[in-house]
Amino acid sequence: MRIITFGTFDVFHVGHLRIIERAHMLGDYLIVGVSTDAMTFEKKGRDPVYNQSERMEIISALRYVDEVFSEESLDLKRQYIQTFQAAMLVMGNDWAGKFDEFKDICRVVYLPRTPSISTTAVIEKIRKP
Ligand code: C2G
Repeated sequence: MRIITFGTFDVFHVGHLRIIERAHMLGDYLIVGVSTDAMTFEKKGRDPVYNQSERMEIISALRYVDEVFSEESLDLKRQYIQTFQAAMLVMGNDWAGKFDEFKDICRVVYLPRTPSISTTAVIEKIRKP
């Protein structure tokens, strides 16, 4: 089964790794949409630490990932699911309910987030002496 997931994956950490690993285990071909820098700025109100080509390079190197593309806009999700012929959309449960509208074209699964880690927490930890 073809699985699709999306994310910014900035300052790559174990929470990112675990959702990608769990998404991979649910099927046999994993496609990952990585947010563009412009989309990230729109979504988070700040530029990512790692630019989009660096973030895509990191995701592409993971053994769980079969294909990577750049996600240009939140509004194109239906189109991406169809273009990549994904049978399941996997997202962390911080997005719970947000993508239920796509249940007409694929299965939509929200997995629990890894507790106590986020890009923001990593940045804060490095900042603090
Ligand atoms: N994640 C997780 N555990 C964490 C942190 C993140 O499981 N501790 C998951 C998120 O739930 C998401 C994925 O990792 O499914 C990527 O997270 P982000 O890089 O924060 O991406 P986000 O801004 O949620 O982008 O189209 C949807 C967006 O592009 C998703």
